[in-house]
Amino acid sequence: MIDLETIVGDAKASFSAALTPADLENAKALFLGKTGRVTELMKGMAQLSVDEKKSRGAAINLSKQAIEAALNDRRQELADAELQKQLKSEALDVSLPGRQHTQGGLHPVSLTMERIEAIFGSMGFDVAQGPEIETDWFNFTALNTPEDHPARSMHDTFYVEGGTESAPNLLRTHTSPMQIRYAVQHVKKHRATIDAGHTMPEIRVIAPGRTYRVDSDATHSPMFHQCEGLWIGENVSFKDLKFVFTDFCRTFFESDDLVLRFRPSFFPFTEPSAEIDIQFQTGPLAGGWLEVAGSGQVHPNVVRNMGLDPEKYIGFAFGMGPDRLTMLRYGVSDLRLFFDGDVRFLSQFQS
Ligand code: 2NM
Repeated sequence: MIDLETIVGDAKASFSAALTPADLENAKALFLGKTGRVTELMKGMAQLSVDEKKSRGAAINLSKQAIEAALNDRRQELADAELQKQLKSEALDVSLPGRQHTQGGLHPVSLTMERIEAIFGSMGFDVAQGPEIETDWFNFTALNTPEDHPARSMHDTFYVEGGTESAPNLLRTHTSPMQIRYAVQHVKKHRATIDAGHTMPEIRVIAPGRTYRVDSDATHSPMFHQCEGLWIGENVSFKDLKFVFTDFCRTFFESDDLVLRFRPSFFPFTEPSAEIDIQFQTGPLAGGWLEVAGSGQVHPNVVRNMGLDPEKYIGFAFGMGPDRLTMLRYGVSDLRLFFDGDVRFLSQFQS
């Protein structure tokens, strides 16, 4: 007769040896399965007498219960071990600092653009924005730039696909083409008034935006910003230019006694033309001059290209570099810092 205690002992040992739930179910089959050792013992009772069956059956049942108990214990152990393993591998270190969601801010050049727009806006100037890819006509020809002007050469201008062979499209080299677009629209809108000899509402607009030239060093970037201004009416003079631009500079630099100098210069689109300098008030360069803009009375050919009679309409235009103004206002010495996208630099301008 096979010793029941031996079978129970063997079952416990093989359950303990099972390291995975699958191993354990295989071990279970060896004892409790259809041909398992306990099942075979049950089958072997057939020849026994009724009394023997009673006592033997009870003993086998007890052993079977002991084996099932051991099986369930081991199942629980393996499930617990699996859970522990999973908890360990998926552990969260709640002591780690979370990712910071810091507030973004405007780029320093955008802050300057906003200041320029607000100041000229308060003087009644509209703000016009338009295409950065321009035609040869709007960027050069309409602005009275001769066919052989050096600015048209491949060395200064980025040419792009489109346009014609002799007048290819380009990345605008200044925002003045937008002034022409704005003026042409304005004139179209007021054509009837103009033709009837009545007074056209004045053109008063600034055109801020990105511009492009083949140039790259500490003070030049192939992409830079410009803001040009235009004021055209029946009686708009150089005196108005001097007043408007002086007022702008004093507001922009927050200095009521800032001194400006208008120095004769040349631009194809203005005649006469002037470079505008501001005077350093403090520091080692005090008394010295710094160029901040170009300006002039709009050339009659340009007025004509706007659709207006230059005998009747007259005005001024100016162009300045918001990148330069930003460098001056914040004391930044290398223009390229603005376009590197380094957050350590940019975050210093958050208000
Ligand atoms: C400058 C200097 C002088 C200018 C001229 C025009 C327009 F559209 F009226 F012809 N817009 N801007 C101008 C004049 C720009 O930048 C240095």
